[in-house]
Amino acid sequence: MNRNPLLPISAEHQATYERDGVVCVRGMFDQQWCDELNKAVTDAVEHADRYEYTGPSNSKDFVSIIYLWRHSGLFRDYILESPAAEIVGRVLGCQRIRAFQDHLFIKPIGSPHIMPWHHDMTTWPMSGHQVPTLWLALSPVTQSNGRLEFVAGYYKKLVEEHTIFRASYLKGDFGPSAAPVCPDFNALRNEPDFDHEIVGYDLEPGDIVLFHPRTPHGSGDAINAEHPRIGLSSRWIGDDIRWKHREGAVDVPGLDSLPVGEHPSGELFPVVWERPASEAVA
Ligand SMILES: O=C(O)CCC(=O)C(=O)O
Repeated sequence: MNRNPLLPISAEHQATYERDGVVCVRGMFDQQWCDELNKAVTDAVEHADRYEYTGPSNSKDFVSIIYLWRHSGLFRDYILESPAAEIVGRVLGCQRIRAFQDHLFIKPIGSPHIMPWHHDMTTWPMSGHQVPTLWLALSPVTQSNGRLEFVAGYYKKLVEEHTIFRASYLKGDFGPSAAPVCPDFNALRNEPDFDHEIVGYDLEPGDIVLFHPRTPHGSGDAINAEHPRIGLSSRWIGDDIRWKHREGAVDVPGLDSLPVGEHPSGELFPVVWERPASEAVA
């Protein structure tokens, strides 16, 4: 199983992430990663009681398990020894990348589950911009099995205006109570003056989408699916992230608190990738 990306991260990958707050990166993982991770997914679903933490939308129509990497085995190997951290570090231009959270999402064939529009910054008790999500496809992903969609470039407006949306439509109530609810981009996309493109990608196992924590995203149902839709999200911490108390943010299991303003570190946030000394970032 490959340790480094199979192909170089290009200037175009970097520019697309910067412009759109989301980039699709293909062909970086070898077949063995996909095969072994799929076996691990089957095992995780059969022994879901082994994992202590589920996401707020976990249900029979949508498997949602988090922090699998804290158990020894393939999910841990994926976080600590796959190309994922390097892809993040190189697309974002970081010096160092730390692991944070992983999150398995499965939509079975026929699932009516819709992931409402939201952005992830709502839930992180952190400030900064470099806490992206890398969503790895482990099955073919198309519109008919509920691929993710993203509002391209919208994150810039939210960064400028310091906006954190509320997410009270998921089970649980996330984000500051006084904050605006994330707009319904399905309605907005048909408005003539809505000037953002909504993008989605058909993916093969091993392809990824990497997105900014303020990029609004959501996914459709899998009612007419031919394959289950299996995605493994991982959340990573780059150089500019600092701890911050935020009303409605999630707890990080095992961590009481960190001093406000501190960069997360320690065994819950291990360094997984560092830029080689020979490569200075300007
Ligand atoms: O896979 C999905 O449908 C939801 C993924 C998501 O919202 C995330 O990874 O932040």
